[in-house]
Amino acid sequence: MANVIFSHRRDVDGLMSAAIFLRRFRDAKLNFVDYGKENVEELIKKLYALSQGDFVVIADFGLDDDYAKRLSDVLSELTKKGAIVYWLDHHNWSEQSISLVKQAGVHLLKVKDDEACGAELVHKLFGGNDKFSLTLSQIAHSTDFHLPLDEVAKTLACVVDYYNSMEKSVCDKNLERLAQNLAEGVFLDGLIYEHFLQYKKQEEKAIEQLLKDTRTFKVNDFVVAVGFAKDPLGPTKTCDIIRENVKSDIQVYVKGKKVSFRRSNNAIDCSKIAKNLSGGGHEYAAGGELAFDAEKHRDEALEEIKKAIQKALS
Ligand SMILES: [Mn+2]
Repeated sequence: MANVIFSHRRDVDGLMSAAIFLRRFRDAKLNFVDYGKENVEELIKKLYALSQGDFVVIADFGLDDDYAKRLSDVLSELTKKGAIVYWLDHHNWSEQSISLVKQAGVHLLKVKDDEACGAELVHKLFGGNDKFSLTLSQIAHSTDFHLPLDEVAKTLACVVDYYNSMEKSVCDKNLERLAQNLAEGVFLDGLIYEHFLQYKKQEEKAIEQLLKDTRTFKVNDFVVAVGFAKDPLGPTKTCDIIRENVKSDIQVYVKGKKVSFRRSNNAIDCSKIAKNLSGGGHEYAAGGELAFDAEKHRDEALEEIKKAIQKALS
């Protein structure tokens, strides 16, 4: 019997979801997941490997329609085996995905995207009266909802971006160590500080390059600014920088196959755009995937992104 959590690799909300779960279940096994074919295949494989009696939580991770059937099938097998599965999320799901997961015997806590972040849901269900777990969930809340950040939250957001610029297995090892620290009440130690400094060193050059590599075009009356991002900048940071420097309604982060959307115009629904690239998310922030590496085929990438936005706006 094991306590297992799968949470989003990309941001502080996913990290805090894991840390809060770990405070409650000190022996918990942490897994970090992300969108895109390769990542979801890995998640399915890991779910298949779980056993009867396991207690499984998926947090801060949306279910895209493309994978709804296969994921609900494996979850259904898991609950039939006797495992208990919770899925806590605040991304936009289709009605069909919601009913598939419910039919699979999963305890689904799915709130509206602005109602609570993933870590707040984990705290609500498993945090009990633990004050520090509440603090961790509040840090996640401020980063997920783009509120003004204190220095601790800013630092953690940089470190998570830095880890995501590393190879996946190295990234996950570092994230797990960070979550272990957080679960014990440690925000910063020597190694995390060193990682923060390395992030800062690379950040300045990356911003300069990003602004050189940002392209704009119009769809209907909306200005779209697409940035070909450089490590260690993550999607949120990249789109923030574009928004501050390029007058635009939609900001797009592209790196490898990954594409992320943010908006500065509430008429846009980012999750609708991302759905056209096998993805999803929130109205204000969403992500999807190209079938090819954008770095090698920039014009084609711009074309695909344009098509996805046109389709969503029509
Ligand atoms: Mn979140």
